[in-house]
Parts: sequence; structure tokens; C-alpha cells
Amino acid sequence: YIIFTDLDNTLLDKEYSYREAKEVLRELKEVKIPIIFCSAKTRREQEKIREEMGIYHPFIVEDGSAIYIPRGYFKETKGQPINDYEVIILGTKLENIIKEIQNLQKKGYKIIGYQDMTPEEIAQVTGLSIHEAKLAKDREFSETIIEYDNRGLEKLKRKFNVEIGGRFIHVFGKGADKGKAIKILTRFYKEEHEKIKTIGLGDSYTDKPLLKAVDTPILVKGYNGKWAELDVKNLYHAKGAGPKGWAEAIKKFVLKGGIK
Ligand code: 2M8
Ligand code: MG
Ligand code: MG
Repeated sequence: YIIFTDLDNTLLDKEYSYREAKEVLRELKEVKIPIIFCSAKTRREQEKIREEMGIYHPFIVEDGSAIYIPRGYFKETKGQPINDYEVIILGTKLENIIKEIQNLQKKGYKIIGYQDMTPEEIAQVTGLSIHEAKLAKDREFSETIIEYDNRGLEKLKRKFNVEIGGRFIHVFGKGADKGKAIKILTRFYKEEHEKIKTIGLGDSYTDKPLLKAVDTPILVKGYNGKWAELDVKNLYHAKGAGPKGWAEAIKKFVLKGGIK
């Protein structure tokens, strides 16, 4: 198995902790099963989480806008070499999005995103620490919108993908797609290992393409006690919310009934 997972409210709980999945993560590392983050979070946010968890597999950032592959991870070079990574970009640059937002702001539409806010303000609305808020503000391919009017959003939709994330509105390039990024990575793994099966875990509407792109799709419960309503074939509904449901499903499908 390889595991594709969303982060916020899936592997991380509403306080951004993965405590409830820690044991299962340890076990997965022991059996060397790749865990691939696929999230709205930025490269820098995910790098911090990778360090904390000790996970060094490829990862998908900003709602499928780019795939970061550690250099030399696959036998062949897969993307554009940038620093320690080979990078495949599906989305658009942040500056293109900001240009359009500023253009609409000048015309009187209300659109307020992270780039209009200080790290302190971002920390306030998200519950991230100020350091984490800086990492979230340091975006490359998408903007997170906190306040808006619907007419402004409609205008933005003409040029970009505009979706409701966990709590906020995410604006990213039309070419970006969590599902497409997963399919590309799955192909790379299959070039090297014939019998790869994929499992995907998510909590919200933006995870639909992620869940559709894997063999075994898992939906964890939200913190409102409910599952998001998603039309995905063979969707397994984990009983727990966030990392609790994550651990439960991984034990059932990947570790086959328990941990050592
Ligand atoms: C934003 O993403 C979340 C999860 O989808 C949301 O919209 O609720 C992004 O800005 C992400 O980069 C950030 O870490 C997160 C913080 O809650 O908010
Ligand atoms: Mg989520
Ligand atoms: Mg997410």
C-alpha cells in the first residue's frame, strides 16, 4: 500500500495535533509504507510537519498545485530540480492570483486573504502559532480567502479554481488538482513496484478528487460529528473524527487488524 492523506482535520485534529495517530504512524514507518501528504498547506508548513513526524516521502502542496519529490527518490529524475527537490507544477504562481485579487479589490469587491493580513492576524483566525502562520502565509501557488462578497468570488472563478477548504476559501490555478497529482505519483511508484495499491484519506469536499483517485477511499468524520456528503464509489466511512478515524482505517486496511 501507499497512503495519500489530507492533513487538516484528517491526520491532524482541530488543534493541529496528530497524537491519536502516533502509534499507527510509528508502525507504518517500521513496515516502510509511504505516507504522502496531499493538502492545502504550503511547502514550508508541510516541511515542518515532515520533520516532526519523520516522514520523507514526496508531498503534494496547495490543493494539488505542485508535487515535491525528494531528489533521487525515484530511479529517474521526475521534475524540475529545485533545491532538495524535483518539482512538478500543475497550478499557477501566487503572483498571478494576487494581481487579480488586487484588481478586484480596486474595483470595490471585498476579498481579503492571507496576503492582506499579518502573521498575527492569520494566527488569530486559524489557531496556528505565529511561526506556523508565517509558514502558511508563505504561499507559492494559492491564496486563502478569509472574507469576501459573493460577487467578488464569482469574478475570481472565471480565472481560477475557487473552493471551500476546511473553513476558508482556497483560490488556485485551474490546472491544479489533488487527484491529478495523486495519479502522477501513483504512476511513478508503479514504474518501480508492480503491485501497488493506494489508499486515500480525507475529511472534506476538497478531498473528493483525492478520494476518487485511489483504490481504497476513506472518509473520516468531521468535528461536528458528521461525515461530509461525498459522492465517491466504495467510500469507507471511518467512525472517528480526524486522526482517530485515520488510525482506525489504517489499522483495518493497511495493518490488517492491529498494531504490534
Ligand atoms: C487553510 O486550509 C484549511 C484546510 O483546508 C482551511 O481552509 O480550513 C490553508 O491556508 C492552510 O495553508 C492552513 O494551514 C490552514 C490553517 O487552518 O488553513
Ligand atoms: Mg481537511
Ligand atoms: Mg486540506
